[in-house]
Amino acid sequence: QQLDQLKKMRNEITRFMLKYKFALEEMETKIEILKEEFQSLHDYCPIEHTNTRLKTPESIMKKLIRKGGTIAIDSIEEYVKDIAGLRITCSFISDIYRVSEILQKQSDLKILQVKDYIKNPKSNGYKSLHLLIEVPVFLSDRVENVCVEIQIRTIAMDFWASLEHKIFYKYNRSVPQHLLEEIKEAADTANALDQQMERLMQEVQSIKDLQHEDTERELRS
Ligand code: 0O2
Repeated sequence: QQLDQLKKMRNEITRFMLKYKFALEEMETKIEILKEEFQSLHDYCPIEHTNTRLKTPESIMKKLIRKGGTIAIDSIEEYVKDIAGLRITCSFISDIYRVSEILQKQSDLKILQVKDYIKNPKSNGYKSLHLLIEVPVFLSDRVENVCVEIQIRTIAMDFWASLEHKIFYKYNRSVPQHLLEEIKEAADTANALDQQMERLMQEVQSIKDLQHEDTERELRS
């Protein structure tokens, strides 16, 4: 009987993790479609690259305990919303909102929450747009609505966040004040770079638009 119980539990855990894997695969396909369509039709792609990750059981448990949940599958679903994570790295800040809008309009996705850490950065300087969405996953005997956390950021935001994550994020002792100030300074530098590239891109775009208008006028006359 104990063996049966163990088998049942193993199947439950396998099914539980599989649905997150499938949800990520669906989201990756959606992003691939967008990338190819953008590249073919607009000759421009706002997405630089993507990464996916499934939280490890250890990391799920740590977050569950930190959030005060009980050790049960229902409790995991309630407290840990980022078991499946998709990170989309965009070229420019405006691209982040463009990609987010496109995803928010897809009728099979349900938007549960939007956290804009670009307009409201964390005190350490962390910037990203987070979308918590629900993706329907069609299994053999049912449909599961699976939660996926999407983080959308620029290359500069990603550069800062990846290195900050390595240096500090899970550092469980208090970080000296001067280091906190320096990491915030680095975030400001990354932000200045993003603003500068955005401005350059927009300036070049308006020159291109003017040239395009001139050519059209010449063709008409
Ligand atoms: P990991 O290792 O990336 O998976 P929480 O803040 O975690 O209690 P919530 O609502 O999940 O609750 O937080 P939030 O802020 O919406 O998003 C959490 C995720 O965003 C983190 O996941 C990180 O990936 C990223 N993140 C948030 N703040 C920072 C930050 O200050 N620096 C960096 N580098 N990343 C950040 P995990 O699970 O915490 O970590």
